Amino acid sequence: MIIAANWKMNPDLETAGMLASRLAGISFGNVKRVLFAPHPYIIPMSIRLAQSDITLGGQDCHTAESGAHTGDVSALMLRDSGATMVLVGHSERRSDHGEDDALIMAKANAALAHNLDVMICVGETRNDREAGNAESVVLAQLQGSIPKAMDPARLIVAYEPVWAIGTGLVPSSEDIAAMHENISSWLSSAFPNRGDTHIPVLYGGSVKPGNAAEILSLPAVDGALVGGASLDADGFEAICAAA
Ligand code: G2H
Repeated sequence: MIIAANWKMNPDLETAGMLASRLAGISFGNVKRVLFAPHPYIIPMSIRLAQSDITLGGQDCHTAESGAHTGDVSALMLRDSGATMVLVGHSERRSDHGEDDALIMAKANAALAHNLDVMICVGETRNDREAGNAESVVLAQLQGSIPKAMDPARLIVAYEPVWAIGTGLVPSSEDIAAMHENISSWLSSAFPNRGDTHIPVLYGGSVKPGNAAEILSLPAVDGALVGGASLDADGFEAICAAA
């Protein structure tokens, strides 16, 4: 199981330090924990988490290694700062910054070039689901954003229905399980030579202590990407304990 915290643009530095210290002070056996911290906090969090088993990641990266890209952060910079993973394709990047699948694939390739593992987010909008297009939209996002030649051992997929993000709404267990089965099956076809490598598929969107156990028990759900609830140390620990 993988439980990933996505702090988004949220905690101040003092709160971030407190949360990271809580995370580092406890272990959850077979639960792999990941923290996607805001870019300015990668270095201080890498210091806080140095003695822990927590993987540190950035929330985005640029496609270029360096250059005239004011305000952007390269995969190399993330790696140099202590991150070993990056989140790409989150729906807030897709909507706030107009990111499309081709750009997300380019970001993934940039990350891989600097030995970062990559978590790629996909998910349908409410309109997509109501129109019966959720599966086709998600499979098209997978097709368009995952580099075909990548090492599957470096890949994690996060299924996050856009309409469930930060809303308190969650798909039915049947719908989550069905989508995860579809994603897993697509990944099996896309990486036929992956051998024993299992590509984890996480669920994200309003995961809370109260629904984590049920979601994490579903077939083909390998963990959770947690936003709002990761900003509360007790809540995040409860989700890890449920895994
Ligand atoms: C989805 C999720 C974390 P939340 O964005 O990526 O956020 O748990 O707040 O819905």
